[in-house]
Amino acid sequence: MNPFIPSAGRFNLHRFLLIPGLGLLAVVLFLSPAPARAAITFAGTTAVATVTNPVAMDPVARRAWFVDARFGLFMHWGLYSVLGGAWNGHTLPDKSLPQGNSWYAEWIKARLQIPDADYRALVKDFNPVNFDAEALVLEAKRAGMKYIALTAKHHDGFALWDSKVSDFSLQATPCRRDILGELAAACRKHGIKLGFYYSHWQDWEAPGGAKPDWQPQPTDAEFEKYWQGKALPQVAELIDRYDPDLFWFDTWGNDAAKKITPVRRDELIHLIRTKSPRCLINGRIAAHNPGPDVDFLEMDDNSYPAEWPGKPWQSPATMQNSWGWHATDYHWKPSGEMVRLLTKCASLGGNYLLNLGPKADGSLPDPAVRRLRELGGWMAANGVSVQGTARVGLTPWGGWTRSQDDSIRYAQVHHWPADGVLPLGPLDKTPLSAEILETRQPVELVKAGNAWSIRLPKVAPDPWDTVIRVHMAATAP
Ligand code: JFZ
Repeated sequence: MNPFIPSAGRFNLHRFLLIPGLGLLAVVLFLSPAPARAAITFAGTTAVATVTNPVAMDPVARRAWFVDARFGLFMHWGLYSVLGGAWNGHTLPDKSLPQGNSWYAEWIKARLQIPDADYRALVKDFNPVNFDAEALVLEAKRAGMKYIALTAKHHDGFALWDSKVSDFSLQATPCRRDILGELAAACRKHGIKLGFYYSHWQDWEAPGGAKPDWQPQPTDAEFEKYWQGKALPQVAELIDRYDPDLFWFDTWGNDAAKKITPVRRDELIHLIRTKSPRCLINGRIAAHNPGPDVDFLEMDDNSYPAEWPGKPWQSPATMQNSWGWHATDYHWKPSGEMVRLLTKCASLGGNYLLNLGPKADGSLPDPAVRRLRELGGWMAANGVSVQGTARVGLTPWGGWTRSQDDSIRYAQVHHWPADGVLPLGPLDKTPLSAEILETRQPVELVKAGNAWSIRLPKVAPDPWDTVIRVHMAATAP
């Protein structure tokens, strides 16, 4: 739930638990025609790549990397980053303004009612001279992240590349570099998947784009003009130029249903599937009605399901309150809290997409870098209990993950038992031995009746999340 957007509706998971037709769709997709060859323009050079026909890619295979990844980097970066949450004597949240009560710095234009001309003038101050794609990708990789999703265009409508269909884009700034191309090349070099956030519904610059819910909305005809003239062409540009692995679309509430109809949703999905059958699409393309063809469900901001939602899924999460850079948002989450959220997601088979808001010059806030490195330190010792694992479920003390062959289970101990005895309850297979994963310190398995427990050291070796590796017998007890 988002306390900052009054109209935001709760994401209804039950609607997606049963997805009839998905199986049939998978069969249809799998049996369809052979791969075709297509030219892909990438960072100015044209290369011939094999692009499979949209109907030829098995959705399960398409999603495999995402399901294994568990941990990704979200990035909110755009014109709003210039302001860092403050403008003209006002700082978000500002309760003196009717819509000012939000920490979300990427919403600053709408929330602080910045006139179009003033906001547009920020282009001259967007000059990412300290943006270093390779350093950024290595920072994410070191943190244990497997993919990056960057805001190619957020609600303000500003495109972070030289768009042919809008001059409200990177070419209006002093920056003469191909930022997305540099990022795509660095991701490819270091084996990190790349996704783009694209605000397909809200666009505050294009006359026909959807507006914040307290403002007048465009008519359907006006929206259609924006849809055909900006949204679809820009998504096509992003694919043609950068060949992304994932699209992160964004809708919420009931208003979006009026503009993002099933017809428009499917038109956008078809565009992507035709151009790039391996590219993933998130559920917020139409949160009110994602349909059977999205690749994974997207939880609400900083929200976590109580059980497996029935499909691949992820939770987008902030390090501060804000997504975009906010200089005076001091609500930095401790790394331990983020490790517990990550492993909570993993225990339920989902991904944790942790956000970073770079400054306008492309540099990264110190607290964010510190946290990425702390998370990376934890992942260096414990990543095997997260990535490529399967879900088992949550427990009162944390959760369980397991190896794919189920020969190993990982107890993610978030809450250390005061008496030093961790209750496991009855198990469906016999545990053979156990040790603390990071140090390999053996711990003792105890059975009383049909319930198992583990005798632990008095003090938690890892106050964030101590992982205990339990070797399981091949068969049930
Ligand atoms: C959206 C954006 O408005 C926001 O700026 C940020 O990009 C975030 C990741 O996504 O905000 C939302 C979208 C959906 C909900 C809440 C905030 N929701 O359903 O609760």
